[in-house]
Amino acid sequence: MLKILGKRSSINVRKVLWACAELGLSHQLEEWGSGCSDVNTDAFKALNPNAMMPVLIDGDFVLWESNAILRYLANCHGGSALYPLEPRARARVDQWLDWQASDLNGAWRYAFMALVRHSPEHGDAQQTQRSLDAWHRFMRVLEGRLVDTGAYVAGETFSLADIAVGLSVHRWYQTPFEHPHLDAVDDYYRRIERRAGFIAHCTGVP
Ligand SMILES: N[C@@H](CCC(=O)N[C@@H](CS)C(=O)NCC(=O)O)C(=O)O
Repeated sequence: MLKILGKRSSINVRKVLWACAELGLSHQLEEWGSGCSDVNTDAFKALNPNAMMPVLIDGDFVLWESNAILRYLANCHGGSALYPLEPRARARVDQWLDWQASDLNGAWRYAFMALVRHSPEHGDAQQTQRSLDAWHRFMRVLEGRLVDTGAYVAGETFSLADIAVGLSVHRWYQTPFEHPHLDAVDDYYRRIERRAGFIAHCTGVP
């Protein structure tokens, strides 16, 4: 049985739980992170030296980095609908997965920590505004893409990229600030939040 180490409220753990639901994979979640078992221990760092979750354990194989875990699960469990085999279609999914992990996530992190988590280390109003400005800029890129596809980020069908980007979009709507109108993103979010895996694992505590 697959074992996932991490906390249910973590966006990166949610990706993996949602992917398991899309692929019909049973798994066991072991709770790690603040308020649960401490990731800053030698035992956890032997699994992931970054002291971060999620970690996937599949028999004697240990893997960290959420988007790598998504790809692994799809590759191992017949997930070609989520992660196509055809090189260009696959590259398009990879493009949006990498964009989410680097540009999009990097933009919203400070604002989310300040406005939702109320983190004392994220109390600088100017940095919050800079983070919001960058977040808006990338969300407009997403809006343009969704206008083009009329459906999902990599094209007409739901893919791994929608798990990662969809969770970032969820954060966008959960963070309290004046949201600019992005009609295609609104429609996308309505499509995403109807999925059983999202409902099961991605709602509740932001
Ligand atoms: N790039 C990593 C980032 C992982 C990450 O930032 N994990 C956070 C939770 S979302 C974490 O483990 N934080 C430490 C903690 O909460 O104790 C991934 O995508 O897996």
